[in-house]
Amino acid sequence: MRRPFIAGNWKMHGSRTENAELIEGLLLGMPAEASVEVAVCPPFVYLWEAARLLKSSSIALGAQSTCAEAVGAFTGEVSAAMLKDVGCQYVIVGHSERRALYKEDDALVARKFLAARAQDLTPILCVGETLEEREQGLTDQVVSRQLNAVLDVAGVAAMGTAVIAYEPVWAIGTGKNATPQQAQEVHAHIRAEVGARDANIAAGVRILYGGSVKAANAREIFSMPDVDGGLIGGASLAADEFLKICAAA
Ligand code: G2H
Repeated sequence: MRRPFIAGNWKMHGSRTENAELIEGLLLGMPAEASVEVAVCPPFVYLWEAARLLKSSSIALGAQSTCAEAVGAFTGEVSAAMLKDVGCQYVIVGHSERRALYKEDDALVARKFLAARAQDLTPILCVGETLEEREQGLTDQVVSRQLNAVLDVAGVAAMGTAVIAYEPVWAIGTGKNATPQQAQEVHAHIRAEVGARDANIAAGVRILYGGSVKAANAREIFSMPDVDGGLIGGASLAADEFLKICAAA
């Protein structure tokens, strides 16, 4: 049985005041015995305070990226060890915004995945195709390439303690979500791709869907057999909406 997982990716939003209000709303509304695992991923500078606010709650903390290097002269970067030090349990790697806007390629994403694992952080590895790639019938090929770039260097066993997020680029922040069937097709492909290396790991790895998930469409998407929860952007910034999404998982 895969425990559903919902992670909120706050992206570059929030302030100390807004974050405190959001976390307070989540803590008030989150059932004590939730069957779903929940994490929030604030911007780097707010992680420490978020860790303090979330302390002893069931909501875990994640970061939105990590440096691939362990330590040294890398101005502006934040290491996986630092994320661990301030209380993170998860870290997103390979988000499409990092790939597209900051030119992070498959090799760098794989190194970030390894850096996270070296600190016992759980990577949330994002994969997904652009609209152009989908229209050219390249979805499976692109997702396989992104996945195998990590599997080749980290080994399939590493996926046993990781999470995968399928995020079609055309659905991110656009209000246009993949249909549950479209999501299921790609999730099944991802699980089969991992399964070609290890069936047990494939059966256990959680694959989240991300891209314009909101309370109104969450239940239908999460009902698909290979969808194990969601990576939620815009809709994770309002406590009520995010709690409804968590309840739908
Ligand atoms: C995809 C998603 C969160 P949104 O990036 O990772 O964002 O839900 O706003 O489409």
